[in-house]
Amino acid sequence: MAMSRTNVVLIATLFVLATSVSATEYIVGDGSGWTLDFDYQAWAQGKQFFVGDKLVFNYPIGKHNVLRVNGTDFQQCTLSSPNGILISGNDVITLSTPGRKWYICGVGKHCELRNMKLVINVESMSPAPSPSTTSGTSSLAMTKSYGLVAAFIGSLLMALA
Ligand SMILES: *[C@@H]1O[C@H](CO)[C@@H](O)[C@H](O)[C@H]1NC(C)=O
Ligand SMILES: [Cu+2]
Repeated sequence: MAMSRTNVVLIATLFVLATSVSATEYIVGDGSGWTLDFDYQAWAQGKQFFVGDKLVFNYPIGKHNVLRVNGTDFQQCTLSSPNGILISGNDVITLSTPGRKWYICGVGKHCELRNMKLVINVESMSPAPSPSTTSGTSSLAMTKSYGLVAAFIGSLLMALA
């Protein structure tokens, strides 16, 4: 049986809803941005990053840059094989795969001496639509998010029946 137009629209709507509520945009360093002598590990601590979330690096163009590197380059602040260099001053990175991600600044000795390095761990699925500060709202949000996923799967099954 062919999918009805209504079901296709319903599925598309739910899918967009389910993905959009779960993506969070993180400004690296918050108001300080991507800068010298900021503790990015302290900034990342307590945050949960999920696939689909975004990292935004803000800095004056030319002063810094953002290099995606591997764990070795991160530890040693070497630039042997950066997997992409970003220089726009407003660099948005979408976290598209789970796992550890390493970012350093490749300008001067900013990585070695001025702490311009960030490592995060990206988890595969987002349980909540937004990073909540209180556990109460976060478990409520989790229920809502799972509800959407359930509705999505439900309508998919209906459409395929
Ligand atoms: C990182 O990349 C360098 C250069 O390609 C390589 O020598 C090193 O083994 C890599 N480290 C890891 C942890 O993959
Ligand atoms: Cu820098």
